[in-house]
Amino acid sequence: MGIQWFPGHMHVTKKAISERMKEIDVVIELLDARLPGSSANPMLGNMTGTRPKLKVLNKQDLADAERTQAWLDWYNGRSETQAIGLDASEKAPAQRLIKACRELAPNRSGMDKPLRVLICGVPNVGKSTLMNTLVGRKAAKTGDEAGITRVEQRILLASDFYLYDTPGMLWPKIVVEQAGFHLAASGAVGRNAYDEEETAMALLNSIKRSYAPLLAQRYKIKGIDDISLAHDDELLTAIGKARGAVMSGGRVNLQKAAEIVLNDFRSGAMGRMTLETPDEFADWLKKALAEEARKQAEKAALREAARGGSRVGDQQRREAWLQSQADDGEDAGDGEPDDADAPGDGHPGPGDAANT
Ligand SMILES: Nc1nc2c(ncn2[C@@H]2O[C@H](COP(=O)(O)OP(=O)(O)OP(=O)(O)O)[C@@H](O)[C@H]2O)c(=O)[nH]1
Ligand SMILES: [Mg+2]
Repeated sequence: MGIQWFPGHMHVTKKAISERMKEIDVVIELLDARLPGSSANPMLGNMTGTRPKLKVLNKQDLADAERTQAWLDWYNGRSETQAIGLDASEKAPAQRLIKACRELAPNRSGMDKPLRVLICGVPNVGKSTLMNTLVGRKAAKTGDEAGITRVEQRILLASDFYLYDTPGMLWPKIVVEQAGFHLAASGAVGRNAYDEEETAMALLNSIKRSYAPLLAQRYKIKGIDDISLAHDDELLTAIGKARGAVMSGGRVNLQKAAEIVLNDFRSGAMGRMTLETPDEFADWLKKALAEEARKQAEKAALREAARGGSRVGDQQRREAWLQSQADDGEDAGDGEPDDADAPGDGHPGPGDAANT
């Protein structure tokens, strides 16, 4: 099972956002422009209902401009979503957001009908930075790690414009394995919820397919002819060697190499890159959901068999069913299997009309 992180405080955030939603006019979901599919919250469609939504591809200064455009085209090609790209620290583009929000809820203006806008998104995507840029002062705490904002904060942008900053939130079950790794690589997942070596290798796997020259340039990798075809562990080892992450006896310190790779990706030191295209992500999602459906069908069949069914092999089936229950417990982890299991619920994927 891939990376999962839905600690208690996110459960609280989910409840708080759902409660606040009743008085919200426009919802801004901040996505990480380097992983626009992986950072889109599939629960949000249900939580926001029919409210106008704006997807903001943030940190576009770190992303591949061509791919950012592909994602914006993809989102804007859907009637129910508007999307714009942004660097949260730049004042002028951030002001475009205010205009877009006003256009999305033209009936809200004046002090008796203020426009109420909620900013949400995965941890560390830049929500509080955007809020600060919009109000022109450091109203909210920011920082380069997941979980800086702990409680909702309301800020008055104008006498008739309220902004709500919310704590970062993921979802109970990340079905697309690559999405878990991409989120962890971006800094959206708590340090204890993922393995750095495994995540760095998964990140290199995504990077090498499209940006092998950037890897070669950054790390001056030696001994690998074609980086795009190299095994992930071979690549991490070569990077560790190139960076002097070597232990006594000459063995490469893979943990140190992984930290270097993750830090470089987070700071943009490898160059501008986007880990997924709309088509790629749709393909991963389709496969992941098919696998989920297969597992559910298998569990249902086992449950049916355990309830009675044929007497032949009953004991065996019961054992298998008990095992599947144990797996289930591991899977759910958060006590919220319903959200977790909702297929394609709000995730980007061509043809998925429920997407937000
Ligand atoms: N390069 C770049 N960095 C950004 C951008 N927006 C935010 N950051 C950085 O990303 C990190 C996280 O920013 P925050 O504003 O604290 O993110 P958040 O979404 O509020 O995070 P949580 O409160 O933990 O959910 C900080 O180090 C910011 O400086 C951006 O557009 N480009
Ligand atoms: Mg914050």
